[in-house]
Amino acid sequence: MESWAGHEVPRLPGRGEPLALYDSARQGVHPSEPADAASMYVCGITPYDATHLGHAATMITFDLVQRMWRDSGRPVRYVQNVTDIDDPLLERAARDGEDWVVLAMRETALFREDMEALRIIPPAHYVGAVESIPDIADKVEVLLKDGAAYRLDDGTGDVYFDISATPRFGYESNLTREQMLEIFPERGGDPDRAGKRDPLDPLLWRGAREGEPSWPGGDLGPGRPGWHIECAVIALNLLGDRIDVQGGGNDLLFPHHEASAAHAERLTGQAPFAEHYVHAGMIGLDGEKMSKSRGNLVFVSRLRADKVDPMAIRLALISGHYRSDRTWTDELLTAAHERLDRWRRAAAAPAGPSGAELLAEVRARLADDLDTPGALAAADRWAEATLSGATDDPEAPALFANTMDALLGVRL
Ligand code: 5CA
Ligand code: ZN
Repeated sequence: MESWAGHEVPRLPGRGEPLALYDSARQGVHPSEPADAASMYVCGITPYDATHLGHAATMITFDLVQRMWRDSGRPVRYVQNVTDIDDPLLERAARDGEDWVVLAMRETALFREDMEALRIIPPAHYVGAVESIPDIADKVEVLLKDGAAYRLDDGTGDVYFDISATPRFGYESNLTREQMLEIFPERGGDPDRAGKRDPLDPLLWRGAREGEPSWPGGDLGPGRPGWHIECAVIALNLLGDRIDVQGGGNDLLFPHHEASAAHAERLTGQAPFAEHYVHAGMIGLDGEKMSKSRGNLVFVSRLRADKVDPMAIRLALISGHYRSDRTWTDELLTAAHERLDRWRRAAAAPAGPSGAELLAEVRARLADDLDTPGALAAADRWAEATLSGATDDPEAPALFANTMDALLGVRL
């Protein structure tokens, strides 16, 4: 599937510090120091509605990871998926009397436009579930032959993963079984399905149903893939057996990333699948998580149509720490516009306080688990001193602008 267009990222003097990130599995901040190229897989959209600010915040978070790795001299291999076949997509298309393929194509195209406007560096591979179906079916067959999966004997052709096939199930989310059982049905799981060995076993392959799209699955029979195996297979195929970062919003902590890791680890015999499982907080509106099912959405495309500067959207979203669940407000956007205006005036000044010190401070803040509030505070202090007439360094305004562009993705 086509990705979106990238842009020039300015090169900064010297080298950035190694990045440390919070890993949900180890429940702590640990250095991410890939030996060679860094690899990252981020869970992308299910394209049944337009990109909202929650999606944008998550994509910006992983864009910052990529920027920090690049700044510390590491090439980055970045893959993102599009869940372009799944129940929510089919349900929305049916509700609106629309062809599900047309719906998915339209919303994916809009997402690409939004990503470009927000200056998100594109993934090298932007991959749909549909185009990956032959690979996914192959891997489900491997799991079946290996005894890690089983077919229900109710004639549906549905295949499930046996979570007892991986001794580590639960290590990624650190949830108790009771917690898992509570969350599982809220996030697409079917604990009460008759014939499953364990209520938490996730679906790998859904046999063809009347009125639903299906694809040939070889020995599996016609059907379509489950959700978690989609991400496991796309990541394994394009990034190898072990990746540096598995990313997404914290709504994917369980079961999605737990199950994806379990599938990948059983397929490769290697654990952990990801060095870091990184989860961005949920963006909410009026005290509730922004989600398609709740309908409390602010769309990036709506703001763009209202001529809101995408750089202000970016600044508003990173004014809070990526891991905290936070609320979107109009005041947040107003403050971001004011900050952008101050920074732009400061970047146009003839001189300012030391640019090298500013760069070092921003690098240090971001290297510490993407402390964007700290980085923004450092930039604010520099801009304020500049606007108050500091004249130490004539190179500083240009370096300030390049720093904000390269590390925060905010073009002044
Ligand atoms: N296609 C799957 C992932 S494989 C999916 O979760 N799609 S999604 O459209 O629901 O979300 C796309 C990405 O945005 C995921 O990483 C998800 O965790 C994240 N996300 C969804 N809602 C929010 C929100 N309110 N705030 C922050 N991130 C969110
Ligand atoms: Zn995913």
